[in-house]
Amino acid sequence: MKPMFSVILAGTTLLVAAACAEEQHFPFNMPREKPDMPLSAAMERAYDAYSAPTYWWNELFSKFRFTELEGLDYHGGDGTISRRDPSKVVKANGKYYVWYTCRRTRTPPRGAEGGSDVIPSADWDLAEIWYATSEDGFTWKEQGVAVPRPPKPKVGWRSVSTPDVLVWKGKYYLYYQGFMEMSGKRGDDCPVTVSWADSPDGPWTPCNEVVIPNGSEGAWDQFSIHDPYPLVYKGRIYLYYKSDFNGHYEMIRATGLAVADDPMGPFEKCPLNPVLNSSHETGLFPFKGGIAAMSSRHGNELSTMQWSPDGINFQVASHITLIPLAPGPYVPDAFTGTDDGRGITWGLCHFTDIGPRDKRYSVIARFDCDLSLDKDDHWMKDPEHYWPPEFYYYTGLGADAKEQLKQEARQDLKKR
Ligand code: AAL
Repeated sequence: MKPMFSVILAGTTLLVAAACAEEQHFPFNMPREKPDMPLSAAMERAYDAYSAPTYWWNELFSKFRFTELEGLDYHGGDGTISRRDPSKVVKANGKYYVWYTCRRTRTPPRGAEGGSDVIPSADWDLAEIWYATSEDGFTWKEQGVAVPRPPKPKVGWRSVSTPDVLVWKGKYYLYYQGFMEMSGKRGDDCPVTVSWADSPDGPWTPCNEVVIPNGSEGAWDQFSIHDPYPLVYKGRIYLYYKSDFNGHYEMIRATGLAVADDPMGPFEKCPLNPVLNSSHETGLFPFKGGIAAMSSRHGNELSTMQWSPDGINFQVASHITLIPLAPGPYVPDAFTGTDDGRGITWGLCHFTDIGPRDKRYSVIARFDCDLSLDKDDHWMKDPEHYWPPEFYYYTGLGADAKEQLKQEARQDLKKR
């Protein structure tokens, strides 16, 4: 080959290579479908691991905005009235209804050592299930007790707490934790029981039986069945619940599933339990043909939205910055048995451990979001939050830890 010709050929090869390399650039406009080109692990994951490659298009991504409720009194925040763990919100009789743990005790919680027949050990000890209604979702009127504590030794004699609601064949069912010992004595051990009514205003009839029993000895859920959360799915009652396992020091919280054809049971626990490897106080709702979960506190997958095509096999769908705690969403299609779940736009949640250590109590608040197929709120999809420095410093080091780190830093500087 003549030298001139080989120079031209080499130049052309370089140009072609450059052009090909250019074609291989990831495009400026994010493709909706995964492009057929080499991708980094992160970009592969963007397409394969989430509901959509960007949160702007991810129907299971949302910012959450929180609002203080109007109409509920907390006795000046002295710790003698506490409301927490709201149920799903249900629409009935032209109103919204919510049920929740309500503690009205002569003193705030005093721990297991300070607890007695009338003094609560924990925020949810010596509690009852109360309910409130609202016409706008912001101002709530407390209507009084729905389920009181039954006399000893019935299920829940020590405390009834953490309810959630099911509407099934025209009747209402409240599932809740029934404590038969003071919380904190050994752990937070309890099973789940149920009361039913013809109307959301009651009267409620307790079944006085355990409907979701603790697991057998050695099982992950042998001690506690918490946060019962029923939905109607595939024509059956899918009741999700949380348990604590792996001892106290390195406790793991995860979510299981029990399924029944009758609200009174028997509930059959899913053999693959736990179905979420994380989460505490999980809120769930039908979404498309499957079930979506708000995996809030605890675990590798805390603060995520998850989705399963079958109510059992959940995958992370998005990561959330400020997820509501103990969410009780308004789920219009919670009990319709839909296979086209539309999602949620608001609900109630709680804030706990308010006030000084000896006056602790909890409040119920409202959250708004766009986790709905029928809404497209760009404002809710922008994940940025600008919190004041005080927000971050609130979780600061204690004085001792700070002093120790200062000393370590000084010693480190003295090292050669
Ligand atoms: C909550 C729930 C259950 C626990 C306690 C009250 O967050 O997980 O209800 O028992 O804390």
